[in-house]
Amino acid sequence: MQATPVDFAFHDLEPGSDDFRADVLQGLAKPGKEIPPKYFYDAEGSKLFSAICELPEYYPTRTEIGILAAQAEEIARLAGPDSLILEYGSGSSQKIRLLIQAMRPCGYVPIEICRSYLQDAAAELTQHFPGLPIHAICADYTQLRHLPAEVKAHGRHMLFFPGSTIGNCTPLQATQLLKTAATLLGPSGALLIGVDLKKDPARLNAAYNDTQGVTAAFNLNLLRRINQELDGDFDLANFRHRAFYNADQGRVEMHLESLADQRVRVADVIFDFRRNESIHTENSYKYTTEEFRQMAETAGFKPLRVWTDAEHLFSVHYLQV
Ligand code: AVJ
Repeated sequence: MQATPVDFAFHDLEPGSDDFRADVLQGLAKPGKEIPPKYFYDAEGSKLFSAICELPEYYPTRTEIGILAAQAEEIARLAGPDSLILEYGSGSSQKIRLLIQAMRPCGYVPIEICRSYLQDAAAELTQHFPGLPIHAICADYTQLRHLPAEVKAHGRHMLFFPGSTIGNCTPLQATQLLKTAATLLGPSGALLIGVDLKKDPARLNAAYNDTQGVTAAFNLNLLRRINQELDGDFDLANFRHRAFYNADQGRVEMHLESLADQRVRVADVIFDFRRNESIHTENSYKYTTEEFRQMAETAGFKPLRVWTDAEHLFSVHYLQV
């Protein structure tokens, strides 16, 4: 048997473990029931999300990859030689591989809260790019304001934040997160960020209501996870996935809607649901290129470039601190 190579530095900043139980009990006790979307991503949820990314209706992933592939040389030129790539999260290795191939950075710094996802991502990239210095940082990026000294010393920093993950934040939270990113990067830093665009609501509704029901399974998996990890007794057949574009708020909302008046227990707490009452499980904000630029400027960035695809479905912004 071969030992797994661990040719990367691991900086454990010991992020406080998410309190799934407290957040669920608190969220379900609210008059408008809600659970934060970060809890979708257990092992099963992450698998389902990967399947979502392959769906014909779910355009963001393949569109962003297309934009990155088309602009990789330009991105490398803007970032300049001796760049260090930082990444919020450690998601799709396809996107980061593309950037590393084009940029030949002096190092790669994934910042990810989940230890095992971080280990796996760093190990995989080490295999693929032997000799590329990798500094894996286990931390909650919403809280991270300073890099370890040995990371900070290297190169010009370009933070990659793909996937329109920022869409899960409200505009206020997003501005806050961008400010945190600007602080982390310092005065010579840059941000390469993927942002889903406002578009025909029919296209958005289709992307979150796929015909194969993968998004529904992803949403309902949250209830299965609560049953399993928090000793809940949700009957998954008594809830349905609901997703729609809310034009007033500029966001897609996902909900789990109760199909009946019912009583559910989680841990030792009882929650009553009326028929049609829902648990709000996700917001996915959409921005025009101009809206996002303005928000980034408010957070202290100078917008340098924005690229989109021919159908104007998705945007990738390059911003400087
Ligand atoms: C990972 C938050 C960008 O909002 O499109 C996909 C998550 N939810 N389908 C998104 C998601 C339902 C995704 N983000």
